[in-house]
Amino acid sequence: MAKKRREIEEYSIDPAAQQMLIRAEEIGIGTAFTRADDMAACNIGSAGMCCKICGMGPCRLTKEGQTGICGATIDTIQARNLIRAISAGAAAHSDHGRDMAFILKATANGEAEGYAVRDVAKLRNVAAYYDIPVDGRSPNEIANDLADLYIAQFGQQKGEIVLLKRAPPKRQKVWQETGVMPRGVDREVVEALHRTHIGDDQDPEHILQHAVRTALADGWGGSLIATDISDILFGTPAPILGQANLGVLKEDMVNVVVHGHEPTLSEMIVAASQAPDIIEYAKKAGAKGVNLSGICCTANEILMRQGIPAAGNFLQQELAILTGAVEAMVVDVQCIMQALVGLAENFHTKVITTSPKVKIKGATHIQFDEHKALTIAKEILRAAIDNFKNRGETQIPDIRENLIPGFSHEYINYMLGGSYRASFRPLNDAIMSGRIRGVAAIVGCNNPRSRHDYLHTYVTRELLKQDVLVVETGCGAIASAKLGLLLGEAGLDKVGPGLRQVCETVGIPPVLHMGSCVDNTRILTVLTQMVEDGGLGDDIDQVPAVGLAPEWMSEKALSIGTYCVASGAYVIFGGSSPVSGMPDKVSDSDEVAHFISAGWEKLYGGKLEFIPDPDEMIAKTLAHIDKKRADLGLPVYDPTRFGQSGDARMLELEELPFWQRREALYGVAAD
Ligand code: NFS
Repeated sequence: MAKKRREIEEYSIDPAAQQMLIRAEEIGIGTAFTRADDMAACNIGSAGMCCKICGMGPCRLTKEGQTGICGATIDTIQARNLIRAISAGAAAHSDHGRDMAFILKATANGEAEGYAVRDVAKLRNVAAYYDIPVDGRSPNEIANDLADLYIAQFGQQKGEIVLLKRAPPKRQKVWQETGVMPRGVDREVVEALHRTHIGDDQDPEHILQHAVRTALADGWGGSLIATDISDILFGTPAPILGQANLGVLKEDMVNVVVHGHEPTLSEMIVAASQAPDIIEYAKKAGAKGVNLSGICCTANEILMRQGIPAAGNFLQQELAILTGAVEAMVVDVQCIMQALVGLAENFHTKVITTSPKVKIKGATHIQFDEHKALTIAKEILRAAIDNFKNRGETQIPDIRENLIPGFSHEYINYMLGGSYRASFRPLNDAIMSGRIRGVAAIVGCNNPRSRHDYLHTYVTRELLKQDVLVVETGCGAIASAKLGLLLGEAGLDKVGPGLRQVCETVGIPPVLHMGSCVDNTRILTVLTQMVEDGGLGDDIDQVPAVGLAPEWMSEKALSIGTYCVASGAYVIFGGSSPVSGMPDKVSDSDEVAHFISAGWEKLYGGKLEFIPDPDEMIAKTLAHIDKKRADLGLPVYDPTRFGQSGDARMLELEELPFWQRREALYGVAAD
């Protein structure tokens, strides 16, 4: 019997996505959306109740008190499944960081064609954290030392990962006392696999302690390395005008969509697409040039640094090919659906894999090599241009939205404090006065089991109305971009009055796009600086802030959620819980679900919860923010206190001498 299919509007709230889903239906092509309808999620596996780590099973534990053949309890099995997922996520992010470190090393030694240290200031700042001498040395000399230090963090066997010292001192103490300081990235991932082999670690809390250590090796290790080096090599992001959605594809140009995660190849493709010989080659093929766009986190990387448009987020990778206008989809690592190759056979699109780690059967493989990156990027573009003549009927949705991405930690610091006195003071002051109620980081994937982009944007909009400043990364940021929430003026009529005043004064959108998923580390370093700047406690767990991943699906998201919890944050995931029993509700007997919430809160001040209902997510976010405000002794949030019109208030403020404006605005005298 055919399974029930959802209506197109139930698949996605994005009109461009809807158009392509209608096209898919007309042509008779399946997508992740229809496949999700056709195959219900396994409710035993999705709740972590299936153990398949040895050949005696798989054991499915569905009855009270049941154990696996070896005697493993449901709690042990759920903890083992969770740590394995967290480790895979940590491995993916961190291996990305490792590749970046090797490229930095090759660049420093003049062995990486086309690469250079573009942000010397960031290189010097990062080097200074580790006492690498900077004075009187060339950028390449400093970069060489930093690359060696960072490469060593992966294979380090003892001691502590050096990047941990960038966390607040009190937080480092929490990690030392709870025994979760990661020693080396690879060691923690390998140990997670060892501990979960048949017959090893069988105490759920002990297993999950190591899950925390492994996730910390990602957030304050591999991912932070990836962000640091991407900035050093390609420039620290600053606001730039960009566009998002499938309407960025162009009828009269060769469309190349770069999809995946690492900026190394995509940055080179950006450079190659602007080379005169490539433009000439495209013109000879009858196109006006090469039009680049991105999907997933590769999109975020080149969007926030180069202003290259984003064609969409995770669930739009198939939809881009469905336009019939994509000559090549160039992929590297992570979040790439195998379905792309079969789908592309219905069109002329070439799917080109480039990573030595990722091949897809049926795709064209042109392997990336940092020693001749520009040459390879041009080879890829020529293959795409050669394919232009094979294009058939196209349908590009005429839907795109402007956005301003590029809010790196460094830029926010500069933006709030000015070039003479970079600081987070105004943000802290605005939170302390209650003009901004708190901060929410809304991050993570799309999931075809929930309505594409709906949860991200619903939660974002509702929190903005409540004067919560929102920062976003990953596919969540692209969802907000498509809806126009990442624009300064455009979004402000939809936000609370206090937040609006701050955004108008500083000149920022109410939702700050902070980058790709590895750049969630920017959120960690921002929180650390908010703590350092004073007034919001002395550790991250005291800041009125919450992290949310409403549409999560990847193991990387679980690693991110866990390192944020270990850093002191309350983290809420939407969708189904991988650790609670059936039906999808936490019951008293769900030991693991309780431990990662109440248990972790006791240990780290942060907690991880899975809450499918968006209104409950919002209510819990606000309750947490208000509780943290109360714990800090801050005034109770009062939405009526700051008037309704930011513009009128700004006019009043302009009447005041400038040294009185700050006190009038933030309720805190100038220091
Ligand atoms: Ni993040 Fe980026 Fe998107 Fe999810 Fe995948 S692209 S690393 S995992 S799906 S947000």
